[in-house]
Amino acid sequence: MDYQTVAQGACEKIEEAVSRFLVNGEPQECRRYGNGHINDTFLLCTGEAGEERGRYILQRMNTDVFKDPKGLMGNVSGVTKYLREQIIKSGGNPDRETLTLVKTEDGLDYYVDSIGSWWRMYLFIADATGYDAVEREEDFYQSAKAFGHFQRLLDQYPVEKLTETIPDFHNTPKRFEAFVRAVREDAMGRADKVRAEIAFVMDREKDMAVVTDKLKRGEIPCRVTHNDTKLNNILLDDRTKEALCVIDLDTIMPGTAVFDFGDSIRFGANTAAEDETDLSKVSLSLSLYETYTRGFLAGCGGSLTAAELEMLPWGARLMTLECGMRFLTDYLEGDHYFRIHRPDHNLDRARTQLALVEDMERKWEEMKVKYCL
Ligand code: ADP
Ligand code: GN1
Ligand code: MG
Repeated sequence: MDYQTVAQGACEKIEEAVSRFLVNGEPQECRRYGNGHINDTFLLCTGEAGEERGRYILQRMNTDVFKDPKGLMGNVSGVTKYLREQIIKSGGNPDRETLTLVKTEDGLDYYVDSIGSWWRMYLFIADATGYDAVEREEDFYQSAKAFGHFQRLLDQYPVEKLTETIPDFHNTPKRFEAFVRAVREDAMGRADKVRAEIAFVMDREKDMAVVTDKLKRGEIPCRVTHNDTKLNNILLDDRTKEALCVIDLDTIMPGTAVFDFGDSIRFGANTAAEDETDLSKVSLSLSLYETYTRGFLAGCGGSLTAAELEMLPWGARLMTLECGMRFLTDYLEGDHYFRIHRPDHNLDRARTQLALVEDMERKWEEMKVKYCL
């Protein structure tokens, strides 16, 4: 079998891992796949050429980020089973419309290899695409509808069954505290290079708790949310062009729909890529913002409260600020959290997010009044 491009140390036990999952046919080829920042993702193909080939997604889970991988897999298994039942009830195709875990020979949903790395496998969802940028406005609408619908589907899911896979994941004030600590410690001696970016974040301290305070006071409801709703975490059907499957379920936790909305805007309504180095290309597309809002509200089917609707623009602004702060924190701490592909990659990412916040502030009245209230 050809383990192309997987010789990197971190994945040295990939062959051992592959052999433990119950796949159809002989493994033939395994290569890196997708553009996620967290897990190591591979596409595994089985079966001889000419035979019906099997395709699977194999992931080495990032246990630096997810400290309780067993709890996490309990979430993924519980949520996918639940979604599967709902999809079957509504006459859909559960193998394409939600993730399907492949069992190991021990009947488990994960395999821990001989050096302690955690692996899992999903059926590969074929003839579908996860986009890294909006190519057609209609695609963005479809993704919005699906993310909205997703959280409605999970409306009745028993919250007590969920492990908090990353405590305080979208606790923006806590993210700010971590950022301030990283600046103070300046472990890599990089702070001097980014004084302007640091000042930009510090100047916005008063904004950090706008949404979390409402959540704490019960003014907006705590729901089962996805928490990582960027465009490449949803697959669109290549044939029908409709959103097919919400993926990357690692961060399903109690949270707020306001942030699920906001994180999609942060990524998809930016006119530039998340790691664009020419900041003049970064801006909020009000047209994409409006399109997403329409889709999300349609998908939520009237389930959002007036207080949540009112907070949607803040969701976009704070998810962008929080993400910028997280990239900058990681840059200051030596790039240990997000996977980088070049030096200063996290700094480039942080800069686009902060530039986007600035543009949102410029367009604030339009974001607030025109589309959401
Ligand atoms: P990360 O947490 O690192 O972002 P993801 O779970 O989002 O990892 O997976 C990375 C990429 O792999 C996705 O953006 C998507 O392109 C692809 N992918 C993941 N699961 C599947 C699947 N079951 N079928 C097809 N593609 C998938
Ligand atoms: C990470 O896993 P991925 O690439 O879909 C991160 C998100 C960030 C995003 C920025 C578990 O998402 O929180 O918003 O990068 N996921 C985790 O692109 O931290
Ligand atoms: Mg992802």
